[in-house]
Amino acid sequence: MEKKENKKHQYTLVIIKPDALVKSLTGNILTRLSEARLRIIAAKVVKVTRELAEKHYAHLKDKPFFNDLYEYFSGKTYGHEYERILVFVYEGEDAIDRVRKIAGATNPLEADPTTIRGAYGRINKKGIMENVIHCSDSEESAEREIKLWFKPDEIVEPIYPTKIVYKDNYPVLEWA
Ligand code: IDP
Ligand code: MG
Repeated sequence: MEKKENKKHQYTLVIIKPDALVKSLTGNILTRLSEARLRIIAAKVVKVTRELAEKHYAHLKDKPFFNDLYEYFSGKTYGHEYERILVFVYEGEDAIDRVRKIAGATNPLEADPTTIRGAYGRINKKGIMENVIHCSDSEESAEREIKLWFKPDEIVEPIYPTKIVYKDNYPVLEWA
């Protein structure tokens, strides 16, 4: 008998970036992601501060294009009504790989045209890859990113260890 494949139960962070909102792609992207047979366990709309962007893209913070990347990622490029992103946590078997496959390569010009980035991405005038979606690239980054964007009680199931911290004598759940 064939050996059963070793599939990993994983969590991954997905962000629908402002260019997707400008192009009214939210429904389309969520439909594409539903092909991965994963479950959404957290979702919200967030206005991206410089601080959050620097933490999320810590590996790019010192690049010469970071300022332009921030303008894009925060939606400032598109005006006030697009200064927001949609953030999700997906859960399921091989969640990280499955979502990255559907998302496609980072550079939209190199991404397979059947992927989300290949179909809808572009490179803007400043050279920034506007690729409509973010998805975690490893279990380590998924955990770091999920903890950055969500508080424990914003996720419908417990996924990482937490601790209770007292703020003004009021108990608050935080990541341990
Ligand atoms: P990923 O989004 O596929 O994980 P990262 O290397 O983590 O790729 O880069 C984060 C985002 O920063 C990309 O999705 C893209 O929007 C932008 N970006 C990354 N590298 C470049 C670059 O060399 N030029 C322009 N934009 C870039
Ligand atoms: Mg990345």
